[in-house]
Amino acid sequence: MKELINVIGLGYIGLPTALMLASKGLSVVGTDLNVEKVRQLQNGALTFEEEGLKCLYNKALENGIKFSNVYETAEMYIVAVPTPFNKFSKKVVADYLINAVGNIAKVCKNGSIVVVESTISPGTIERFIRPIAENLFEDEGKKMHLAHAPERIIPGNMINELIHNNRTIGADNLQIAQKVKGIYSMFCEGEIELTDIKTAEMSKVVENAYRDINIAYANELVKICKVADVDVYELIRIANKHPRVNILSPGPGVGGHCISVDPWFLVGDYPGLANIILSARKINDSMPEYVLERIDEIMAQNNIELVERVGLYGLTYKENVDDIRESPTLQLLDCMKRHLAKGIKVYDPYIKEDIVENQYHDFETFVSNIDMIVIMVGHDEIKRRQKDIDHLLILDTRNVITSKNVFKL
Ligand code: SAJ
Repeated sequence: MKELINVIGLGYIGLPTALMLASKGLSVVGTDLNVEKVRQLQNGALTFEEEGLKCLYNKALENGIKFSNVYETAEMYIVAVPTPFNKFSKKVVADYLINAVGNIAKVCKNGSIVVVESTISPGTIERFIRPIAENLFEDEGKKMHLAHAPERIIPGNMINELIHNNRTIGADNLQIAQKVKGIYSMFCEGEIELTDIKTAEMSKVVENAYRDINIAYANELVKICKVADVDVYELIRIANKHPRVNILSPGPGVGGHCISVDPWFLVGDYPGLANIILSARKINDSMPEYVLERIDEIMAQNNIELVERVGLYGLTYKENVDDIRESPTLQLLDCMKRHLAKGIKVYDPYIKEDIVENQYHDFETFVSNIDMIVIMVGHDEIKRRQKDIDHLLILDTRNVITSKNVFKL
């Protein structure tokens, strides 16, 4: 009989991973506590959109993948449950993860391997997960091996990155690390680095903090260039011609569940030491308010008195995805709320439900009700429809609009 892999948590990471493993002929059960999500997957419908996911799903179904609400007795568990952070303490909230591994302990075999893919702050496995494994051994004599294989895929290009990105696997010994590598190398064509668990945990948050710092640098340059009266995009383009310089793009803020969250784990765990990391977070978090200031300036210069005549284009945290977690637009709306300002209009082609006030679902109606449009997200749709916004004042925070007379950050 083939060894069974039980993937726990069928979200943005767990689902593609489960489908990928099954598509390679492995025996896979995907488990999620959400009854509706599991029912949908059992009935042939995906729970989110991503290029190539449907094709992978069909292949996985052909190969007999199962979806369930219960934990299975398996040789390997891959855990990809949410690990949010506490907004006040800035520390990781490991409750879902602890709960998942606790449930695994109830059904696993002696010698099962539990691979955590969820992003966690360094030391989380030692503090919260290892005690579960130790108790299991003490109470029932069952050995549960632990490993950490932090996910690295980017929404919008997940399937491609799942196959081609290099990976890191942290484990307590080489034998377990090799065993996990054996499974991952069935679909991962990148290099797979083996290390200890804590280094693997830290590598993940360090990678995301690195990107956050780089974006913060670009955003700081926006503010400097505004005062210096220099075109920041031209400046970055030229600077990036240097062979060892690669400055990322400025924008209205940093969203998503990764880059805007993970650096806080280091700040929360190493206060006083994580200084650049903290500054970068503050700079990126200041951007939605900076956009509001730019809107205010442009309104005043152009005699627009009512904020109701302004529309925000884009609600998602970045282009061409339907994910709104920590999105700069939501941060900006929150900021307006704190200042008791309301009435700004919002539209996003990817968001079908009503999630904020004054949200439009039809592009034409949206643009016919405003005098000024603020491009918060550079979806392909708005690049295609530049002609349709020609009559409006445009504040382009993503540098995607090519027509003249556009206001920039
Ligand atoms: N952003 C900018 N300027 C840029 C690039 C991005 O303002 O030049 C903004 C985006 O608009 C977005 C935010 O930053 O609001 C984050 O977007 P992203 O595309 O940089 O990253 P994520 O959050 O979608 O995915 C990241 C990736 N990490 C790195 O590139 C180091 C991905 O590989 C990780 O798997 C993912 O975090 C994660 O789950 O940790």
